[in-house]
Amino acid sequence: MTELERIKQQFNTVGAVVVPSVFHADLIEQLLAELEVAIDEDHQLRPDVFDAGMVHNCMTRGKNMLALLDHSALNNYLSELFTPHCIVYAYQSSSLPPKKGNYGTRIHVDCPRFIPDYVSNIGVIIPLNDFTLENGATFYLAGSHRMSELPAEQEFYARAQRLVCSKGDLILFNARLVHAAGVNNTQHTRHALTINLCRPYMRQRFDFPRLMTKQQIESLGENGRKLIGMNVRMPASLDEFYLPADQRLYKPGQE
Ligand SMILES: O=C(O)CCC(=O)C(=O)O
Repeated sequence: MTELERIKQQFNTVGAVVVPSVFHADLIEQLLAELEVAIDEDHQLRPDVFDAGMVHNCMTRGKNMLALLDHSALNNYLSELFTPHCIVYAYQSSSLPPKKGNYGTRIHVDCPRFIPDYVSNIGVIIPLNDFTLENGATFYLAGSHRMSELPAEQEFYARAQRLVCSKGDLILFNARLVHAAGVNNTQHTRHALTINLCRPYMRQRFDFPRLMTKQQIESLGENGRKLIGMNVRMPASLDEFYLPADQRLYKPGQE
């Protein structure tokens, strides 16, 4: 069995897999620095929102967080485990401050629909610090992506495992996997980027092609543009509807 086959098998059976050492240490440092600036800015602007501390639309908050959408290994795993046509549903962060949990510290799934034997969304977590038992490594229930309902809290914590891993690793999970961020019992904030991807025919949480600047979009390569939804835009006029095939806003052949 190849390493990729093993990863696929674990993704399908367990519902989550950690791929070690996908991101270079320098990149992780830069992502962390950008995220910390974004958290401080948001804290000034919107200190009282229900998910305070979570940065939304990270691709608009730093050039490395933007360029991450073109990362080749990330894109390859998304193609292999999900679909080459997937798009970003949401790109945000998950930080656990010292002695605290966060909005993700509740037992939850990242996709409300249960469709047996069908993956509609995939979750990505990019740890920017090591995930340890002490700093709140994510709890997950192996195989729970096959469950239509959330388990009771007691059952979840009795059987849950932890996503203990290192910064630079890549966590991929079926978005129906039941999971919960832990509580950080250390003195240092634990940061991560989280990306939820959906099928190309589904709606994104934000209208990224409209929300992003022209400059941000033009800095992206083919993969990044596809991920933000540039290949699934709706025509807003008959002129756009009748554009030649190579200029169409909603590219054909995407399942
Ligand atoms: O930060 C974590 O450990 C988990 C994040 C989470 O629950 C989520 O992204 O849905």
